[in-house]
Amino acid sequence: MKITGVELRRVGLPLVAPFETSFGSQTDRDILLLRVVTTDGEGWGECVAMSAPVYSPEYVDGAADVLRRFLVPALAAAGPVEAPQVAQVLAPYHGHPMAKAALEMAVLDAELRASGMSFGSYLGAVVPSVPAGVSVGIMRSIDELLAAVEGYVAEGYVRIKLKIKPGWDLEPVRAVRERFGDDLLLQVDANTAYRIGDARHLAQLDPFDLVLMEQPLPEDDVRGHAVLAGLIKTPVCLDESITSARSAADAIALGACAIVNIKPGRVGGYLEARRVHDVCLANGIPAWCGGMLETGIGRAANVALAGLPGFTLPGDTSASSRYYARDITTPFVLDKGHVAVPTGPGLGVDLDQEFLAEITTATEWIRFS
Ligand code: NPQ
Ligand code: MG
Repeated sequence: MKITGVELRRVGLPLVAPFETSFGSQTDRDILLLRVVTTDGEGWGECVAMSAPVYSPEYVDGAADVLRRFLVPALAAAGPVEAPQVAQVLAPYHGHPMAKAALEMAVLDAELRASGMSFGSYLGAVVPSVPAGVSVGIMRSIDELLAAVEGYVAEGYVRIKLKIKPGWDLEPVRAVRERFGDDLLLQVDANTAYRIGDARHLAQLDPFDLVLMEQPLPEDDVRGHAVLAGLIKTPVCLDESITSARSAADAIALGACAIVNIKPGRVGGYLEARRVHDVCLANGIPAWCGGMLETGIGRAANVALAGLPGFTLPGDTSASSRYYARDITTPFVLDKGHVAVPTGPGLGVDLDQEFLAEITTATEWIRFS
């Protein structure tokens, strides 16, 4: 298989409702898609970087820039490579895991489509479908939050994650716990909004029997998370801090997390994500698959990854309709609280070319010579 070129394609998609987190409110998604064209067909990748560097240092214009200036040319210069070598070829360039992940993903999709194997079977998925959790944003009022959670519970979501920040933590958690009862799987995500001095405040969440508290402290405060874990009963889960299989092994060894959120974009690709999974499984640490408001392209790969045996907690693998009125692929739907792992070649989803053309804001072709 020879790559003949890579297309960078920007698309704009409105969210069904604003999504507010401790780092801001999003109303639209500005997404960079990659299409790798080869002598044996094409493959797609989705870059999960946001428009602004508020979740991690990456942002979509920066990802496009590093891809066009460095990453795609490095791949072109490397000659014929298979997906497992892509990360090695890109390794001289530091950082930019989301840009790298998108490129590796597109190459992997092209290879798998050409060979007729699905992402799920390639990665090692062992189940036909995965349980779906949902991430619920910060709202203007408790009533609005309860109505949103009620809707998701009625749809069948098996786990609710509440976004929290200082000033929106104890009351929303108490209200949701009281309204929906002790059996609801409930967890919180602070996206780094607290400091270790908030430990006694965060301990006030102990009585609510949360599944986990995700990334309360800054991403580089791994020791702080270990200290916090000794001061609260809620299991600490890391998201932003986990940037590789090595950092996962370190965080686990330091006692900084009892649970890990795995996001392929954050760790540089689906193959590194599988290694993070392997580290978690070997250490008896429950893992779950995070989400970055992916379209059907990224969602397909996430759902396949979430089918691996170490993903023992429901992930943010929601249905397409959680975020988008219309997806760019056949939508992912909830069936008894589960989302099906695609079985077709590669990502196993078909693109809605007409809709894709409608929402495309820019395209750029990088030819391999
Ligand atoms: C998290 N995701 O686990 C993230 C963060 C996040 C599903 O909660 C636009 C693009 C808005 C990516 C908001 C979920 C986003 C985004 C939040 C990612 O921390
Ligand atoms: Mg998170």
